[in-house]
Amino acid sequence: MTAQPPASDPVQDAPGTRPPRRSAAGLPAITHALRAAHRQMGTRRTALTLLRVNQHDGFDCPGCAWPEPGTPHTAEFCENGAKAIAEEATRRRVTPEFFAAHPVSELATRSGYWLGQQGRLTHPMYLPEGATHYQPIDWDDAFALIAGELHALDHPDQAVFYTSGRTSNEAAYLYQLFAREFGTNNLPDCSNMCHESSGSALTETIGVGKGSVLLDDLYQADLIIVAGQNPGTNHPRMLTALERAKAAGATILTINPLPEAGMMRFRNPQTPRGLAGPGTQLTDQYLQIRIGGDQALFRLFNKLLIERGAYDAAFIRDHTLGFDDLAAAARTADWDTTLAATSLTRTEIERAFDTILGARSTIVCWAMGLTQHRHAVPTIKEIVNFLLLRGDIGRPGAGLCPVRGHSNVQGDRTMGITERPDPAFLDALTREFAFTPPRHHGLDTVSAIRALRDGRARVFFALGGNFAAAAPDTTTTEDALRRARLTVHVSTKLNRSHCVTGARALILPVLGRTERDGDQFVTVEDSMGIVHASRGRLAPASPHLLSEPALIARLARRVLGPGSTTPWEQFARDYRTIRASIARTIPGFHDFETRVAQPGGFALPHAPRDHRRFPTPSGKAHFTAAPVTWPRTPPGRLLLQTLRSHDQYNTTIYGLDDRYRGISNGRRVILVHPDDARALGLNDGDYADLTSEADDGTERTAPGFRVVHYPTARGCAAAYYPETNVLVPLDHTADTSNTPASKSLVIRLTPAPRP
Ligand SMILES: Nc1nc2c(c(=O)[nH]1)N[C@H]1C(S)=C(S)[C@@H](COP(=O)(O)OP(=O)(O)OC[C@H]3O[C@@H](n4cnc5c(=O)[nH]c(N)nc54)[C@H](O)[C@@H]3O)O[C@H]1N2
Ligand SMILES: Nc1nc2c(c(=O)[nH]1)N[C@H]1C(S)=C(S)[C@@H](COP(=O)(O)OP(=O)(O)OC[C@H]3O[C@@H](n4cnc5c(=O)[nH]c(N)nc54)[C@H](O)[C@@H]3O)O[C@H]1N2
Ligand SMILES: [Mo]
Repeated sequence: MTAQPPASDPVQDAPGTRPPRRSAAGLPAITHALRAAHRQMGTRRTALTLLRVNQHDGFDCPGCAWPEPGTPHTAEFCENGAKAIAEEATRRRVTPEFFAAHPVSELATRSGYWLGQQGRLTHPMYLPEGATHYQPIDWDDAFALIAGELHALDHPDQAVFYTSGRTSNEAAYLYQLFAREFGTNNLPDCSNMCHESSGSALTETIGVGKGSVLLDDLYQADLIIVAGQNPGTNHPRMLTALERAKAAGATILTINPLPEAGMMRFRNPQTPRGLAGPGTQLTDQYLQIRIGGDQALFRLFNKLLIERGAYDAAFIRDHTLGFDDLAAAARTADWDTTLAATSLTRTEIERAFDTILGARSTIVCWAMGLTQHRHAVPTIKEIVNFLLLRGDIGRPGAGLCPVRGHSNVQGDRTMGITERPDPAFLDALTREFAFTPPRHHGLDTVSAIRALRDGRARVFFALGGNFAAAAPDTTTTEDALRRARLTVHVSTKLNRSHCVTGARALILPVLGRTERDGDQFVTVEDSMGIVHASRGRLAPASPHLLSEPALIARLARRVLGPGSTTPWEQFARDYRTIRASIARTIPGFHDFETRVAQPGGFALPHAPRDHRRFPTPSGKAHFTAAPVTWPRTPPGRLLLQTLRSHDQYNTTIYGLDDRYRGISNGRRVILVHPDDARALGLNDGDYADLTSEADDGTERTAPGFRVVHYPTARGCAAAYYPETNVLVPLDHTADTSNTPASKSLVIRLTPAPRP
């Protein structure tokens, strides 16, 4: 019934190309979704699973964090959601026999794609020091082993507890509680590599590190600006919302170095017009910006708004500080600088500005195209300036819309997964539980890698994710992990991080979102702050799996011993007791159990959105006036962004095609403007090695990429992550947020033979 995973590896990477698509979704998306689902799950399971996704009594899609509409469609999923589900609900299994047949040294030579295709992990596995193969281990022995290593540390800060954003609220809450009761705030997470820049910029300026719009606001907006985001691939259900917004009269402005098909034309597979007809043209004006030019562009918009007097003086007077500083800085913004930073024309910018002037309410949406740059935080602050000028925060149809990645990454932060906890939250933990949490800040992702590299951290524990592949500077990161005494991965699927081990290593397999967890359910928070329940229905992939909350509770009891008065056993037995503690310690969760039982869940409070109240120290929203910068490239170099193909979920590779961009059967491609490529002497189909040039003079090379002539902005290039993470220097991070600046790398291309 189920096709076998690919036997050969490295899978033949022989990229083919054809012109990029001009529209997204439509019938091909359904066909691809069902084909992927069928390959992994078979017919009956496909039907049962896909109909339960994002329904009120079903499970939350493990794909992206885009919110569910109030009344979900019967099939409220998208092609890439279906692939994410198929990847988890697959019938393939990675058993102890598999590990007996494949030494770790061999697994370490396999591609991430091959590893993921092997199926679901079924047993806890242990790699003893010096051993060649993982072997099965009992849960109790695994917990005893972790406890032994943790107790052997000189200080709790020598342990690192990483989290990836698929973890439920309940598991995340227990995990941070465990780490803090153990004695450390070393809680780095995928957010450090993702929307940290948004959180930093928003917390400082509006007092809340989250977006300020709800789904209904999109339908009421006059203007929606989508900058640095590719929703057709990464948030496909957002296209449905944009289509509806357009039908209600919204104009859409897209800012992106790449003309992404999904933003151009959307063929909604749930309407006849989308299935068979032409679909809807989404973007009204497309600004093909040079990578990293967004801060300069928005600064110019702000200058023009101020010059025209097109700002909301009453809002600015009553709710903000710092307008004069911004006005002074904006005065110095000039056209030449902006045109150089953006490579746009004056006519294009003027046309966009006319649209902006005419709009009564504006929403700005963004994702990794803005957050992963050196100057990401000032760029996002400039967008805050832009919306504050027009009073576009805290009223219908207007606001800030950072579109989150992992389905519960926002919830994990709300639950206290952060290396820099709010003192008020620690006070609440102290009142609820009988221990004193550490107050000093812990390690984020980049500083955790440094600590492991330098021997200051000795135990690495990951609740989900694929740290070795997702983190920057692959060689440095992998060497750092290998220096650990113990690496532990709580996972559903095999990945690279299981092959890059400390002296000893554990793989702890858990239930996924789609699976039944007794009669318990968990909760998640979407990108717009809506909290709702998620309940899996499928039989677990193996009888040996634990749920994440149960795993953490049992581990915590074993490590913390009988001296801990936290009710770990009760937490594991009944998640309602976890939610009761959450309700008492985290604002906005009162009557959690009752409110989450309502269909669709409930919205967390957001003072700027709900009351135009700004919980900054001054009680006002802050204009900021950072100097305008943008990434420069020496002659003969390109600015590389590392991004996602249509066939992947972060480090999970579903297949080797990137349909909308016209790439098939391969991932080692570099997209370059034809004129730039020719100037470098590279024809379409030639091969090149990519070498990044860091500020400190160090170089890193990724060999053997097929050059694809592609209509990206001049001077820019694009290639897929994680293959290109080896090029991202560990120290090349955004100011303030410390997020790896993986969207702006200076690279050179060296012609190479076809591999
Ligand atoms: N199917 C699928 N869904 C996903 C994911 C996945 O891998 N697969 N990942 C999830 C996660 S964790 C996240 S964070 C999100 C990521 O969602 P996205 O941010 O959409 O993901 P990227 O592929 O990194 O795309 C970045 C986009 O920004 C543009 N860009 C790059 N640099 C710049 C710039 O300087 N300025 C502007 N204006 N644009 C720029 C790129 O051309 C590209 O369109 O998606 C989530 N959803
Ligand atoms: N160069 C470059 N690097 C990047 C980015 C980029 O754009 N460019 N993007 C960054 C971003 S935005 C992010 S969010 C990070 C992603 O970093 P991570 O979140 O660490 O990586 P993922 O690939 O999402 O993790 C996939 C693994 O999660 C495990 N998993 C899946 N579901 C579950 C579950 O329910 N429970 C548990 N316990 N495990 C599960 C599976 O074993 C799977 O192999 O990567 C970052 N790295
Ligand atoms: Mo992300």
